[in-house]
Amino acid sequence: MVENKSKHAVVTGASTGIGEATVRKLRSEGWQVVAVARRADRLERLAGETGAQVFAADITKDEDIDALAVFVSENGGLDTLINIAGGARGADTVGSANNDDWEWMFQANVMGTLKMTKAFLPALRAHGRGTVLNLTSTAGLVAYEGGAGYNAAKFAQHALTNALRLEEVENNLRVIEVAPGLVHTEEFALNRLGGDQAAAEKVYAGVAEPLTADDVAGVVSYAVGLPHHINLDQIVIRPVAQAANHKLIRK
Ligand code: 8X3
Repeated sequence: MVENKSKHAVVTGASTGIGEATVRKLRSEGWQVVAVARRADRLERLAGETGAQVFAADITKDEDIDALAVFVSENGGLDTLINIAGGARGADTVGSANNDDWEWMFQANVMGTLKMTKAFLPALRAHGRGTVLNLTSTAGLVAYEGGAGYNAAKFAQHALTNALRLEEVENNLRVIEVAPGLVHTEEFALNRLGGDQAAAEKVYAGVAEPLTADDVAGVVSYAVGLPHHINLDQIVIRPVAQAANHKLIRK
């Protein structure tokens, strides 16, 4: 049932976690992939292992995105844009929020998705069967204490995704949102908690089976691999142990 008629994807956030796993998964399914991230050394390793094309870029910087758009158009173009770059910084309450953390989260999650989408919309429209998949979060669906900055950024990315779907339907653009809950990756909690490894491990402590990056990558690749007339508008994916953000079972 799953078919890969569309086969040229650009994937951001590709140096680690869900982005990296998505590149591996798509490559294993025969997609041509341009993997994008800031860290060139990690991208080169990924290129060697998967055969993906790679492009080192900061998706919050206009000049980097301009150069990426030229690279993509000269290397086969794209029909599928997968915005995975983003993340959380800090777990402060609103009252003690760190402005720099908030600024970073808005840049990485919201402005990065916006700029990438704007840059590639002309090519996606011209293709005629384009897809944009945005990786948001369950943090973009329900707010929680200590999450406000990340919640606000992910709510905004969620809103952008919904508006885009409405605006681009006349161009036959498919717009998919994948919103994961607790995913145990190498860097997400570590980045959020300022590099404190012990605190990061506590996020997943006692949870029987948190999601893995591969779990989410499998769902992403399924969604973009479906025939183009099927749009999974919004996919919420959580580990069974997390019935809701506030209800996480730890043993
Ligand atoms: C991460 C999910 O549960 O930390 O996107 O908000 S959570």
